[in-house]
Amino acid sequence: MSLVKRTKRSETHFGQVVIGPPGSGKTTYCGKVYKFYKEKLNRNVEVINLDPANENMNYTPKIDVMKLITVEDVMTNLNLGPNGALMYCMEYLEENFDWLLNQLVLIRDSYLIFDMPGQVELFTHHASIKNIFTKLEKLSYHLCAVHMVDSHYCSDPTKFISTLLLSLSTMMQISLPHINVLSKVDLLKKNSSKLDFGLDFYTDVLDLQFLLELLDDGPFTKKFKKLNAAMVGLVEDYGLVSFVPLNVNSDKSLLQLKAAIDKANGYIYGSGEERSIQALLSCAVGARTETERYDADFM
Ligand SMILES: Nc1nc2c(ncn2[C@@H]2O[C@H](COP(=O)(O)OP(=O)(O)OP(=O)(O)O)[C@@H](O)[C@H]2O)c(=O)[nH]1
Ligand SMILES: [Mg+2]
Repeated sequence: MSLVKRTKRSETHFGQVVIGPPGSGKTTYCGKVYKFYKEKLNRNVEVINLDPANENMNYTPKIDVMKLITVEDVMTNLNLGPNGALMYCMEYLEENFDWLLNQLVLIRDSYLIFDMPGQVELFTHHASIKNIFTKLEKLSYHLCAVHMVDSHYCSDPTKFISTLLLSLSTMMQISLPHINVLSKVDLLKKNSSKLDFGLDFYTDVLDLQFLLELLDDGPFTKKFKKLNAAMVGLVEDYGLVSFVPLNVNSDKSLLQLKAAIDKANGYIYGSGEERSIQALLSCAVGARTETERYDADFM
C-alpha cells in the first residue's frame, strides 16, 4: 500500500506555509515564530525548509529540502541558471512527494511552519507548489498561506498596486486559506511621513479610488487612466485582498498575526496554550482581547 494511502485521513494536522517575494522576511519570520510559538505559547512546533537555496536559516529545520536537492547542484549538473534551477527543484520535490510525506509522518503531532523560496512565479502560475499543498490538504493537513510582502511597497502607489495584484493572483493560484502580511512595519513607521495615507488605508484596502487619483496624477501613470481604473477595479471587485501588518521583533505583533492564522486554518489549541495566551495578552495588551482591532502602537 502506498504511503499516501497509509497516511491516516482521520488525523488532522495544522500549519502555515510562508510565501512571498524575495527578501520579504519569510525566513526571519519562520525562525522568530518558531521560537515564539514554542517558548511563549507551548505549542509543539517544527519548521520545514522547502527553499533549496536557503543559506541563512535562523532555525534548525526538522525537514530540509536541501538534503534532497539544492539549487547549486542543479545549476552545476544541469547547466541551468538560478531561476530555472529553482523551478527544477520544486518539480523534483513534487515528483518525490513521498520523501516529504515520509518525514511528515514522523512529526505528525507537530504544528508545521513551511519556509518557502521567494520566486514569485512559483506562487502565481507554476503548478508544483500548488500541487504539493493540494496533496497535503487531501491528507488532512489544514494549512494557511502566509503571504509576506515588504511594506516598503506602500511608499509608492504604483508599487502598491503591483503588490495588490500579486497578492490577488497568489491567493487564486495557491487556493489555501490565506493571510496577506505587510512585513517590516517597524521600518514603515520610521518613514511614515513619506506615506500618502495612514497605515489603515494600506492594510484594509477598502477605498482604492484615492489610490486611483494618485495614479492618475503620477508623471508616468497618468497616461494609463483606463488601465489604472481597470486594475484598481479588478482588486475591488474581488474584494479579497487585505493585510495584517507585522513587525517580527514584536511579540504583540506576532500574537495578532497568530490569531488571524489560527482562525483561517481552524487550528484548535490545547488548554495549556490557551492559558499562556491569556497570560501573554494580559502582559502585552492589558485588558484587550486578541480579537480586538489592533492599532499601530505595536510597531
Ligand atoms: N526591520 C525589519 N527587518 C526585517 C523584518 N523581517 C525581516 N527583516 C529583514 O529583512 C531581510 C530579509 O529577510 P529574510 O528573512 O532573509 O527574507 P526572505 O523572504 O526569507 O528572503 P528570500 O528567502 O531570499 O526570499 C533580513 O535582513 C531581515 O533581517 C522586520 O519585521 N523588520
Ligand atoms: Mg528565505
